Amino acid sequence: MTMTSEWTELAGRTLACCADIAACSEVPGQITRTFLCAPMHDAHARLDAWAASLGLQAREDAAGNWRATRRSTNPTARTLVIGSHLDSVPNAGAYDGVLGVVLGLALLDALGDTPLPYHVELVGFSEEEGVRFGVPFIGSRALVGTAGELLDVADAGGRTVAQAIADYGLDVGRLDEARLTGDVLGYLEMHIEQGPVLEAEGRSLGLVEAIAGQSRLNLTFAGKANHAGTTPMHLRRDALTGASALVLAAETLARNTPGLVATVGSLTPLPGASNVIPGEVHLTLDLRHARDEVRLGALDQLLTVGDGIARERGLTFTHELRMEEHATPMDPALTALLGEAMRAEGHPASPMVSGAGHDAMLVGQVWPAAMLFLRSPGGLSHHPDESVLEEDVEAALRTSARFLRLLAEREEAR
Ligand code: HGY
Ligand code: MN
Ligand code: MN
Repeated sequence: MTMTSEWTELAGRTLACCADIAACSEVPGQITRTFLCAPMHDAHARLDAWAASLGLQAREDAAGNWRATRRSTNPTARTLVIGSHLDSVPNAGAYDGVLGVVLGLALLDALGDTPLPYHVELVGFSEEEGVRFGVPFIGSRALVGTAGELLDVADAGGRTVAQAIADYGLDVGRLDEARLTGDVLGYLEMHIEQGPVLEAEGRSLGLVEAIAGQSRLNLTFAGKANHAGTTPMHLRRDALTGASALVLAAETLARNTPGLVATVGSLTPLPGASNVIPGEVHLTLDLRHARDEVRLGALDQLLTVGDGIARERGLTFTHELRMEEHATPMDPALTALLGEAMRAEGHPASPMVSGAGHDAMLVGQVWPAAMLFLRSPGGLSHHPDESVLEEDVEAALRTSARFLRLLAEREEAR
């Protein structure tokens, strides 16, 4: 049985390991770690060290996922997967994704030699954010065996996913071996909430009942570049003012639709000179809602608005769907067990919806999935000031350890 001080010590080690991994970045002075970038090797090395001290054999699969397996004494046992992602958005915080992987290691550390009637597969997914290739979940797709269809997707520099895998030193021919086979009993992902709810309610932990669906698109408005000084306003076909009308229309629609969020995270006017009317604008649109019909209705509405703006302003408007994930409910039975563990540890287990996407929405389409949220101070994430409280890390460790025990009792009773 882990004593109180050991939980505190493990929580401290968890945060220290996250800080070590935060230093593994493509950009000095900030945290940026995209799919299969060189610093990902260093991040894996930090995890290898802790895993080795637990007698776990860590490895990288052909999709660059970090993997470590704790085998049950029962060779025919099922497998519990515990994981999250190790890639980041640009100029990120230190905990989005990483915390869930390190918590898995700390949990196995707390377990010591305690036998479990199930194997535990720890996974640090290589790509969840979709930053480099515009398509997220490459790592978790490899785990469930659907990454093959992404191999020809190219990044801004024209390198494909397959080439990125080879550049990193992996054998894309072994991608199929990344697929987790055998009898998987479920997936647990621990993750910072990345929003304001738990902090507002003064709670350490949250129980996720569903993950909002999301649509991510690339949009383009095209007009005519021309001289900023000689072109009268009524003769312009300004792609940027057209795009701006759609950006504000998206914000207005989301503000007037309960539960809908709409974000234009990137907007690039071309040619991008102060004395040239933008002839072309590329922008992204990210739409999310807990109910698919609301999200899809909003998307149709905004694409219609975009067509109308183009007609009125003499522009063309095109769009490309880069990614669509439907709203994903967490597994009721596994989530109920996690809620029981939360309550046993003194935490309310009222369910909440995740506005952020997670690997659990991909893995949860194949195996039963459950998610535990940790409070996000300031509700801040995808930002260098993202943080987590040590007391909440300790609460997550105690709760997930109890969850593992409850799961063991359930497995033994099968
Ligand atoms: O964008 C998201 O929802 C997640 O952080 N990948
Ligand atoms: Mn994220
Ligand atoms: Mn994340």
